[in-house]
Amino acid sequence: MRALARECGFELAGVARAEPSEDTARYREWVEAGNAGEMRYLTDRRAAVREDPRNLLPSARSVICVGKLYQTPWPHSAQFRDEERAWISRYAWGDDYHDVMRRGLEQLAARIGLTEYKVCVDTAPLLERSYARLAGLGWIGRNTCLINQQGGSWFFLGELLVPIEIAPDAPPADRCGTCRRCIDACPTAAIVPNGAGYTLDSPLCISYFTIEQRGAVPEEMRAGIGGQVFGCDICQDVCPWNRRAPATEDPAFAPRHFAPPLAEMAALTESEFRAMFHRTPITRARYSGFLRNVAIAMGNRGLPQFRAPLEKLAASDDPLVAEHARWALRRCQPAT
Ligand code: B12
Ligand code: SF4
Ligand code: SF4
Repeated sequence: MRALARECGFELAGVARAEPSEDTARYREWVEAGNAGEMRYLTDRRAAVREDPRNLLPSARSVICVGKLYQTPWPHSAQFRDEERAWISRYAWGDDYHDVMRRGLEQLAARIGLTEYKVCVDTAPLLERSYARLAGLGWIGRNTCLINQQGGSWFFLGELLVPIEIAPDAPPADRCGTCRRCIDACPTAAIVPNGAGYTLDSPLCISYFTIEQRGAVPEEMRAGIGGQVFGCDICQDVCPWNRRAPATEDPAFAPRHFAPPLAEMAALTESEFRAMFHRTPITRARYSGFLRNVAIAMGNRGLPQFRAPLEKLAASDDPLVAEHARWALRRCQPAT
């Protein structure tokens, strides 16, 4: 099965039992503590569906978990210094991973000869990292990402729920040790203590602000966002397990627009935005949210050449964009 998964483009594969994960209680506590913020898909009736994979496929006996590497040999945000350019999180540089993963999983199902199965990639109410850990793909790091000892954490996860019994794999040991680099590097202190371990307080995470949050970004959080306009890679960039992470050979994840200039992003019309980021994860932020993020990044850079594009955004009909642009203008040096 692992060999077949590799032929279908997945570097990691393993099996967990299709039964409730012991992490369900952890999930409930996380939601009750308000860590899901406004992500209603985590707190509504789908929260209970997450408790058992058989809620998604009643006949499921096993969860085949796969991981696909998206690391590319391009700079990391921690090394990137061009103040005029926007940082887009590396997971969003190429084709939308939902499509790529789904295609590979459908292919895997066909190769195994399955007629009854369910494909899950990100959007299904399933605790993907929990099952990936149980299937031996890696441990859950303090940054809350699934980390593989040889491959690091630049992996997308996906699952095939199947009605056949397959001997499950065993979860690997936690190898974070005494390290706390991700906790110290997070600009918004979003990795917070949780009992003896750590968890993510989403309403403090840059990835949440720039992708999931629909309205205004709280003013006190804007400075920490730096030049990031979609997602955040910092807690993975600093992780020692990613130092020797291999790069994918799949051209799907090569950057379409590596670190595009902020001023050009601020000038995009809605149709240009759609065309530029068609079938990439970036469309999730929507045009309005993306311009809001670009305005925050320009304000954080404070360069005088951003005044003119920000003045245009400040005159936008969209009150969200206009307010963030006015905030950014107050932080920009005067034009010379
Ligand atoms: C909501 C969500 C977010 C939210 C909240 C993130 C979070 N940490 O919960 C936001 C928008 C912030 C986000 C950001 C990102 N996300 Co996201 N996200 C999801 C989503 C849809 C649900 C996650 C969830 O249920 N969160 C609730 C918490 C409680 O669950 P959890 O963190 O997974 O923790 C569970 C287990 O890991 C376990 N657990 C946690 N800690 C520990 C510790 C120990 C010791 C043990 C035993 C177990 C354990 O128990 C928890 C409860 O079951 C998943 C897809 C999915 N369906 O699972 C993708 C997913 C987690 N995201 C992913 C990615 C790539 C990202 C980003 C890297 C994107 C980016 N560059 O901006 C960042 C990473 C930020 C971070 N440090 O987590 C990948 C992660 C791949 C990986 N290698 O881990 C996933 C799996 C999508 C996918 N299919 O590939 N994401
Ligand atoms: S993704 Fe960025 S903001 Fe979120 S926890 Fe990691 S370093 Fe902090
Ligand atoms: S940076 Fe250190 S503590 Fe954080 S996930 Fe990586 S190994 Fe674990």
